[in-house]
Amino acid sequence: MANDYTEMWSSLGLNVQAHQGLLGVLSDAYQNIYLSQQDRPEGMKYFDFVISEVHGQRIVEIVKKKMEGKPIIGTFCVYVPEELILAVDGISIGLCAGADVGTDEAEKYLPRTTCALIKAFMGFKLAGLCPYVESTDLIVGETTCDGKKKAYEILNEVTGKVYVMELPNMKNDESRVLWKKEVHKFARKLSEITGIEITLERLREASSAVNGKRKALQRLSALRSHDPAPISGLDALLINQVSFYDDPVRFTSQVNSLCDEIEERVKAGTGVAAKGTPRVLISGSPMAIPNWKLHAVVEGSGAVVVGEESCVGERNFSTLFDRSFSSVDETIDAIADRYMTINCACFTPNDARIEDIEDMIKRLHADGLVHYALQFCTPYMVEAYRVRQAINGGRFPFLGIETDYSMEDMGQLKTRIEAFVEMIKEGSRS
Ligand code: BJ8
Repeated sequence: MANDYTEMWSSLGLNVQAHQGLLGVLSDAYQNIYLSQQDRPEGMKYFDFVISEVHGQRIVEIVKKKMEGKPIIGTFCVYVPEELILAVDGISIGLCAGADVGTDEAEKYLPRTTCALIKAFMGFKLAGLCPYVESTDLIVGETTCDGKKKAYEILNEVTGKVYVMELPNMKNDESRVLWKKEVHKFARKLSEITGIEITLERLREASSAVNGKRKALQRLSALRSHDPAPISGLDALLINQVSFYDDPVRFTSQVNSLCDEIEERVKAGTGVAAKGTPRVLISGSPMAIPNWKLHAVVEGSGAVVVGEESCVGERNFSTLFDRSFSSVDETIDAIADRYMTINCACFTPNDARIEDIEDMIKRLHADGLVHYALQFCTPYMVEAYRVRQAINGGRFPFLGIETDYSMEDMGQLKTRIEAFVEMIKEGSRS
């Protein structure tokens, strides 16, 4: 990090010493996993910079906005409508965490058998490691999985600023009515804390910014369908992770410039791996920053990751919201409908997720599917069975992984993934 931000971190209430340790580990991991990659597009330099300043420059920007009276809204789930946050001039920040720091603190409140993502966001807060959570005016939770919704009760005890949206678990007419009411209620809550009335014009502008971001990510996703793969899965994952932190307009412009460069690579036949390298689709639990573990192992085993059927991936951007309406109420109803197109394993039944996976396999020309579930993430662990059965009657190459954020199972993961990649190669030879 170019500047010394110690004063800012300390004024936010961080544990400065422990935080320095975390940044050191993050920087080493980034060096080893990201900066050691070959033939990366030039446009990745922006994202390298963002990561190098993830607790620096971006926090300076956020604190400045906060001082100007803009609300900082933390979220944990892609069902929370970003359009509404932007419509009150808010800044939306994803608070999920992807490293097993603060676990000891988290386990004072949570059972050991809690998914790593929940332990991490609780641990980051409790150990004083997250400048984002400390900057927020409101933290928005949702009734998705049981672990999250119970953890939000404790997070509220600790922070006093958690607001929970009730997300139904089915997609029938009654559930849609409930969800629409929840989205309207959230819009009122945002107006209440900011004093800003949500108007049609504000909704139009906000939707256009969010859609711009989604379109850029869709463009990037489409470019990954080419062989040779023009960008690594690791880099694409990073871009998706950064989409939850960065300023949306700047982010969109950077992703579009990168896509211009990638289009040139595609024309020239330039790739990050040789043509014919086994192509893997990853599907399942989200991978919050800096969780790069699975992509690093897959791409270190002679395959390339070509897509993520995940909330840090396709689920976040696959549906646009680009219709216009004549009233605020109608627009908010339609925004609620747009979010109901996301297919999280917290829903039952969830057949549409399987269709999404099948579609991605075809569109991205995947040769195999790695299903990723965080340990103790029951929705994705259980749904793995239906995914495996569905894809090509169980004949499409499938590998089910259950892991956490620790490095303890790296050897075992590597062995299983190398065998899987070898199996894909054998299949394509026969
Ligand atoms: S829409 S996936 S972001 S809920 S990994 S905490 S599910 S036990 S994060 Fe999620 Fe919204 Fe669904 Fe996406 Fe629970 Fe599983 Fe942990 Fe999870």
